[in-house]
Amino acid sequence: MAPPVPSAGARLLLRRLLSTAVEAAETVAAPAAKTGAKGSKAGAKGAKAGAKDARSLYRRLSALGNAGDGSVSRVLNKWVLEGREARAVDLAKYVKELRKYKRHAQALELMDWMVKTKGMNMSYTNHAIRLDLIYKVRGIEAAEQYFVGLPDPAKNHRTYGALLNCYCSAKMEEKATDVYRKMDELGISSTTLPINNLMSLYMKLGQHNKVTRLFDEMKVKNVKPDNLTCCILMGSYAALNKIDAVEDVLKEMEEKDVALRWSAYSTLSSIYVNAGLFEKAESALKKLEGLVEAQDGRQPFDFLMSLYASVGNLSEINRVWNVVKDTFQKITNTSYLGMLQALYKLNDADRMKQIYEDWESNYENYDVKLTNMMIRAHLRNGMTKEAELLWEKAKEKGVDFDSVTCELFLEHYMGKGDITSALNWVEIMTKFSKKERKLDQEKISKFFKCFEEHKDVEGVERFCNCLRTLGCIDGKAYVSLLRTYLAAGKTNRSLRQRIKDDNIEICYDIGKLLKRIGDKGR
Ligand SMILES: *[C@@H]1O[C@H](CO)[C@@H](O)[C@H](O)[C@H]1NC(C)=O
Ligand SMILES: *[C@@H]1O[C@H](CO)[C@@H](O)[C@H](O)[C@H]1NC(C)=O
Ligand SMILES: *[C@@H]1O[C@H](CO)[C@@H](O)[C@H](O)[C@H]1NC(C)=O
Ligand SMILES: *[C@@H]1O[C@H](CO)[C@@H](O)[C@H](O)[C@H]1NC(C)=O
Ligand SMILES: CC(=O)N[C@H]1CO[C@H](CO)[C@@H](O)[C@@H]1O
Repeated sequence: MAPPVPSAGARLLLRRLLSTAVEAAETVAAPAAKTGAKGSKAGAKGAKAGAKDARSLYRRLSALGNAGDGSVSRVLNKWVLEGREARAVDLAKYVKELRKYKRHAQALELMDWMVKTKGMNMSYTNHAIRLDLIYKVRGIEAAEQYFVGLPDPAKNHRTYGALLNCYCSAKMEEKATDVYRKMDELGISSTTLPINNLMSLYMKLGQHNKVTRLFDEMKVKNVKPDNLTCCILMGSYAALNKIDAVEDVLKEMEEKDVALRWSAYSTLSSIYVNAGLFEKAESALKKLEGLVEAQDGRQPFDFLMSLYASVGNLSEINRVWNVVKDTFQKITNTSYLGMLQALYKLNDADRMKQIYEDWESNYENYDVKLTNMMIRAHLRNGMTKEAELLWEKAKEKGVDFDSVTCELFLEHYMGKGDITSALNWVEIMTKFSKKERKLDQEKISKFFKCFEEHKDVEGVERFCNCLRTLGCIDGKAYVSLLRTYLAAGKTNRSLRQRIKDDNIEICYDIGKLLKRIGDKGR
């Protein structure tokens, strides 16, 4: 049976879940010290003078931004030259911070510096972290080599676990299973983390039966599942269209006293949504909301809004939005966007306008995604003027638009057959980088057909200029250009030269057309 097509919400959730699996793996690989801003603040409070210096070392590292290779070593060498101390414990903390902000190359450089320049010893945990960084920065082969080169005592559950995590992230099933088997032989596989990792790999690969088999193995090994195990299992049973089994998993987890978090119920709810079981979805959402704790932040509310939109309950969306407004001092653009998307789904344009205006008077950083969402709504409702006005207003503010804006207007005008307006948007689109430009062959043909029908020589010339800028002018485009000239009964002396300048061969068709529009071929 074909798995149900996941809704946008469910896909988002799945992606988040899988990335959580990987993050969880990394968290365990990291030292047991407390994570987050709280921890470092507490550390700063109890600081001595030396530690104060150390903080300013982190500030220097932090200020590097996205600086490339060698930048971290330069900062550290300069620091040491100034006669200051670089303590291993501090450096290890900075590695952690850099990883948190996904500055993996810099984190790795810092670790390499610790080892090579300072001859610092590596704990097993640090080996696991370094392995993970090497994978992220230099790839799987480099990570494998690093593992092979480790001294035997360092090949323990942490480093094996980190290697397994690399293979799972790289979706290398065979190698992952090999490592897992090896861990089995060594008697270090009987923990939740490696099994969760392997499960999420199988889930990503769509091998849902293997996921459930691993769960059986978990029971045999007497390993306690956690909320993540629960989410992965439910996802796999849902993909197998076994809703009853999904409910059984949840019951089993509750019986085993697994501390289920809100994410388990948002997974459950999106599974019900996909299965069209809206009432059950809503009751799962009630459970979800009951489990939200302060430390969970805004994310559960974003899911609540999105899922209530999926079940079509507008009053609940508005209620949750008010909870968000009451709970958090600041509303992020992500929350605003989530609210707009939810309202878009339910086609409540008036409420969208209210929310958008609320954001407009409160934002710190302009986020074009929100304006795009509003433009999308206006265009869908045929309110072209309002949409254009929004874009004009934003342009006056000096906002950088993205290719999505262009695409929205382009699609809209082409759909209406308003080629003149569509052409304006193609011209705007040429300002974006190549990979963002969306002009497929079908659209291109439609443009040419229209110009020829309307004998629109000026339009076709403008369009060909865009194609040239976009790097997709070809013989076919010139054939269309010439056919438009022919239809209009016009000619242009520079045509033959331009075709040559564009390195396009004057093929039979082009030659014939050139002759017919009166080009003498000189
Ligand atoms: C580093 O490890 C080596 C070998 O295990 C040991 O002999 C040495 O004392 C350690 N050095 C420090 C500073 O811990
Ligand atoms: C929305 O949810 C509320 C609370 O669960 C419920 O009372 C209401 O009937 C629902 N409305 C719709 C349209 O489903
Ligand atoms: C909010 O918008 C700014 C500007 O586009 C962006 O840099 C930032 O990542 C956005 N924040 C969130 C949470 O999406
Ligand atoms: C011929 O084409 C060029 C380039 O588009 C244009 O600048 C020029 O005005 C055209 N000449 C005539 C006579 O249409
Ligand atoms: C996906 C998810 O919610 N994972 C959580 C499972 O529980 C642990 C410990 O309670 C959390 O740290 C995870 O974030």
